[in-house]
Amino acid sequence: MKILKLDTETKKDLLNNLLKRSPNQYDTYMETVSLIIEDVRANGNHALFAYTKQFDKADISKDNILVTEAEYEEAYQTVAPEVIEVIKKAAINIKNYHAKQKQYSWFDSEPNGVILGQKVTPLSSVGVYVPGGKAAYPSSVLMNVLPARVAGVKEVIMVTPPDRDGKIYAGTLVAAREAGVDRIYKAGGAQAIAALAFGTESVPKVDKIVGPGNIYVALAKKAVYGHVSIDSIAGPSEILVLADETANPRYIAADLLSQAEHDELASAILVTTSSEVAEQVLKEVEGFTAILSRKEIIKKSLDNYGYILIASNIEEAIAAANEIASEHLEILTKDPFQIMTKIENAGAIFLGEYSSEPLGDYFAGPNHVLPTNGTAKFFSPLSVDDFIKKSSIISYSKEALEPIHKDIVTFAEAEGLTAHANSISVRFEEKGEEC
Ligand code: HSO
Ligand code: ZN
Repeated sequence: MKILKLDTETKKDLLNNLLKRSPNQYDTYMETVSLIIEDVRANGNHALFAYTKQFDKADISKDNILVTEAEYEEAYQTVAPEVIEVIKKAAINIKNYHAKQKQYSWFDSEPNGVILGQKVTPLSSVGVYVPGGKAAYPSSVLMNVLPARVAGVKEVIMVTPPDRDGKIYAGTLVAAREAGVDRIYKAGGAQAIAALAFGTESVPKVDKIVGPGNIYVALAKKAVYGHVSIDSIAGPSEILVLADETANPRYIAADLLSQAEHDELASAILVTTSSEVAEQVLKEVEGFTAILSRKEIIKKSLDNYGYILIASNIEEAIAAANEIASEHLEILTKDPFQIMTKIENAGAIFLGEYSSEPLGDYFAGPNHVLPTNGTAKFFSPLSVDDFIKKSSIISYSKEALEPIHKDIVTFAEAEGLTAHANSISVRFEEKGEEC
């Protein structure tokens, strides 16, 4: 991690460097992924189980693909009671937050007999992908499943790769049960995505696939898009801290490291107007890193994607934050709410020194599935909206259609679509008149 002056050149280099981490850069794996998808599409269970044997070394068949009640019970014995408790508490906050996002059908009617509206319908079935083993965060299970449940999705199923004994990580099972997953299928990788997209004898085809996974999973999701809906492709975690001279360097360092520890591709950036704060943060980062358990990962991610940038003024710092469009943005300044009004691109915005990023990862309630890699310029956090669809509602009475029917006929004829015009004019033809 180096201290650099924030100028056009540094910003350009930084943005190019960060883009190297995009899942869009890994198209070389696409051939393998396509083969797997086509095989599962053509051969169903047979291919699915063969890949599970090949990649996960597990013997899965139609008889043991589903997680059983006994396995759930065992998981509840394995996970520490205080962890189960905290999963329950977090689930309540997440549910409450997402309940506020719910959209309802609406209908507008006018006295002349025009009724227009929008009917909101939950998706019928959703498949949540959860990575295997310790890479599966129980918090992410909650974040992916609960919005679907709040939206009213009828069936929420989960796929996750088994270990070589055919078992699923206990934390995943507890979080899945607390979030209200209907069934869990032991399948992972591109083969599980293909199974959800096209269905097999054992796995039902779903309407939408959500959830993070490795590069094979990400590419498989991209490949089946259109056959089913998908959420946005998750890239490595990111944090950008925007700080002025009032910020506590020790907190900034701790927060940067909280994301750097995710993986070697994670990115942690400080943009500050104070060179003193910058120096202090660098010291604190070194101090903390030495004692943190994931120091090897942290060092690599900071070496590659860690930045401390000094801005000449707060406007320049805000402009940089908007250009980088980070997944997480912390504002540690004397007037965070004032600065927030000028932020246009960020997945989640944390304001003030007691709103450190992990509060959002685990507990506050907003979703931690957020746009990464600059996609906060056009994508939003995962939400209840991802699990509903809308139908437009149109109803006109004869009295409402009569005065405007000629306008529609004119428009249709201008497009050369006489059958369209006829479908309107037929309703107002004089007796004996035919087209
Ligand atoms: N910060 C991650 C989510 C997470 N953190 C899960 C801890 N557990 C998303 O960028
Ligand atoms: Zn995190």
